[in-house]
Amino acid sequence: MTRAFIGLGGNMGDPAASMAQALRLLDSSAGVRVSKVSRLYRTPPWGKLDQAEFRNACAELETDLAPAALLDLALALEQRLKRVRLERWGPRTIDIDVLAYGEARVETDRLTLPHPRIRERAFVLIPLAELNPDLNIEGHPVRHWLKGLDAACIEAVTADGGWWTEV
Ligand code: A4P
Ligand code: MG
Repeated sequence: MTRAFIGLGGNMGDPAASMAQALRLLDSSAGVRVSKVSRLYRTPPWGKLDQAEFRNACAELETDLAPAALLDLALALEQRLKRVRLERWGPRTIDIDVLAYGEARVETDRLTLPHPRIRERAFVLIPLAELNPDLNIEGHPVRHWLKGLDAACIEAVTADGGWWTEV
């Protein structure tokens, strides 16, 4: 079993419900157990600013799927949840990114691990630090990357990480 981390987000429809359903489907998939989920966060749009605010969260998984198979599962769940994505970095109903897979470094056409933009994104680093502040991303722990980022507008909207079992 390998410990992996995923990031979930969305800003169209009911993103919290889509993210909760994605986590429930992941947890019931063969070879995957959802071991820990962050609180749900309200986050300002990053990259493309003229769009609705997002909901974001991260989850820790225990899995015996290989990295490429875990990506395939994430992409399949996006399709199963009828993902709508209007443009790169633009509005979407659900996005599931594989952030890290153990200590694996992967660089293929379809998959880069750790996810290359974690360091710049408070909407990923804050929920990820909640799960594991010592997680090593490109030579430094998550809490190191968080220091330089503006996290002021990011706030938790649930009291704990149990929201995905209840929506
Ligand atoms: N891919 C490669 N590596 C990975 C990986 N580690 N995890 C490939 C997941 N996918 C990976 O993804 C395109 C392809 O990336 C996949 O088919 C896979 O083969 P996509 O989700 O279709 O494209 P995208 O999401 O539009 O582009 P990108 O660059 O992945 O955008 P992001 O990074 O997902 O950013 N603001 C806030 N507040 N919260 C957000 O969640 N999200 C975005 C989208 C922009 N602004 C945001 C948020
Ligand atoms: Mg994506």
